[in-house]
Amino acid sequence: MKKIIKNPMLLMLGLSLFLVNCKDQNQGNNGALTSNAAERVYVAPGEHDEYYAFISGGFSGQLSVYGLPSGRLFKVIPVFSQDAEKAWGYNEETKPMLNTSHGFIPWDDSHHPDISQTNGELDGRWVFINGNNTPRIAKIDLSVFETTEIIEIPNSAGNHSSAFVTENTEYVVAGTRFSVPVPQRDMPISEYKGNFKGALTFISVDPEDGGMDIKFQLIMPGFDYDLSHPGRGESHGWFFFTTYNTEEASTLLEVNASQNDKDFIAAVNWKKIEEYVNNGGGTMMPARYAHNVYDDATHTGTSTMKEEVLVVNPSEVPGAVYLLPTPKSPHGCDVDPTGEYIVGNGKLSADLTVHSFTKMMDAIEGEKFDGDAYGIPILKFEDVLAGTVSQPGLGPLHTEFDGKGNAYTTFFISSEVVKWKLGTWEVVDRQPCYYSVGHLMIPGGNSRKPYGKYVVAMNKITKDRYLPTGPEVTQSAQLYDISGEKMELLLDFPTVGEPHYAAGISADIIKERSKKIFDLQDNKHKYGITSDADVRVERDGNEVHIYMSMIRSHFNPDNIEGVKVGDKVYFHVTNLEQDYDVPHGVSMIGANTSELLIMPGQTETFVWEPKQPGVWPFYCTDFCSALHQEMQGYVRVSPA
Ligand code: CUK
Ligand code: CUA
Repeated sequence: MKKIIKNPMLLMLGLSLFLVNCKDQNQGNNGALTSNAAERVYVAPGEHDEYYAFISGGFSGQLSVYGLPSGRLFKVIPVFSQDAEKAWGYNEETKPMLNTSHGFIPWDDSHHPDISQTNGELDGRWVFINGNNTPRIAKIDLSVFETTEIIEIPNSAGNHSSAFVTENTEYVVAGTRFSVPVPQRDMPISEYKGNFKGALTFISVDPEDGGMDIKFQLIMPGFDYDLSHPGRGESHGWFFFTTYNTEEASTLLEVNASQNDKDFIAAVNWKKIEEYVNNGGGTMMPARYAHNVYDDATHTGTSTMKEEVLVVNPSEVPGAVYLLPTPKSPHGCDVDPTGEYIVGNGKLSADLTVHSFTKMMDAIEGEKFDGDAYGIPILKFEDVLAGTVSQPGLGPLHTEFDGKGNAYTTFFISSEVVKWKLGTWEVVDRQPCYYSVGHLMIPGGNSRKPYGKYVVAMNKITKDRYLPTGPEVTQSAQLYDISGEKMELLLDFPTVGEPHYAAGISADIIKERSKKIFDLQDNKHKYGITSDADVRVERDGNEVHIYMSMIRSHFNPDNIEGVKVGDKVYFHVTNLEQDYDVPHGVSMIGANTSELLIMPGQTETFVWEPKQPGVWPFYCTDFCSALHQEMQGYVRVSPA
């Protein structure tokens, strides 16, 4: 298992052999467990978990909320997806949130959540997450656990090295995975080199209301930008990106993209570029992208199409970008809590490479460069290397930190988490994962102050760990206690969608911020009402607007006449409740793309276009009281 495998084909072979191995070894084996594991993850009925974990849903496009250490699922927050449970993407208020320059895209592939920070510590205000496929960054407001802003990223494709935030949430950063023609145009794919570019996007975040805006895009050489991480402490002001395909090959057949012995970590001094653009630097270029904002007061999303973006080339800002050679296709790019160490996990390398920020700065100062093959100064590997963790496992992917001088790295192929020491680079512990772990997450691990008590491993393959459910088994996460010398596996828990990455935070911070109701008197929805005195039906041409209220346990009005086939009927429904946790739902027979779930104090709208005369019922869809079943009504539809 510790053999150095240089050839990717051998790696794949190693992988398949390993999977066979672990299946045999571990079937029904929970020997890794300590005898009191159950007690240590048990949260008694009515008690609360110690941490929140926000785990990405991969191709479900969602973000799910779990408690740790119990692994209990509390909520699935729809982000880039339609979700009937929340009416997200089904009501008129949230449909605009899923708009893009390509139209309504109610799906995406979400990978990396990151929680907002103040002074390098998690503040629990927002969590940001990327949509990979149609490049987008979303912001979820953690006072309401709802997606409140989505910004599309132009000039980008496969928005993978995203969405990571700087120490004071100055920026949320999005890096393109694919380089593409910038600007997009019809051209031969074989002319990739020199024409395809990689856009690294810096989205500013308003410190007060969190409003996002693309500040600038750095237009980099045609590499693939895999993952990224902000500097912190000393290295605050810098951002680091792992790259592969530094050969700038258009095809990865015949393993073209893994020819180079070393790829790079790109170090970007965003403060310097910020200063440059604040002084009028950069060029506005045409670029279409949607910016969707959900307004708190009106509870309504609006989508605005933007037409240009500010771009900067590295050559315009000398001293802002450097390349740090890093062995073979580095995937994860992780900066330790002090900001000194930058860990590059080379997927096709047997060693872990750790760079030193201090050494990097010294080398830059001494102008010790190894040319500038891409028009960007390349530093010498030896000059920036802090240390190497020698052959710790196979297929290193991601590293997190416990804040006590230890790092934890996942190994996909050898399917394990390896604990090692920063500074001495010695491996001190390892634990198997079931199976083929991708990311791992220590609550607070992306900040200056990790909590350091648990690590969650997010696995790519589940196989025999749960009851079978046909050809596909649930995706899975595993919880380890890392408070002692040795990691201890405590719990397996199923996840929603593929858990690519997660962000964890102390429950106290979030509990304090979490909103209980929306004040009815503050409801500024265009079609909102504040009491039963305002309910009415208004006709405007072939549009019928029903201003309806709902409260336990009736709709008002509940008998509606005067509607005709060919009308467009708008139900504007206000939940008059002012109690915690009493939403009502409503939909209409035949209104298959419209549905509402309305929180106390909110208004939502759906549109119904009746096709047949008759008397059609509607009812409340969320069990709300003993008379929930009585919460119903009729609409009479007459011929046109
Ligand atoms: S990840 Cu997106 S391919 Cu290693 Cu962050 Cu799973
Ligand atoms: Cu209202 Cu059920």
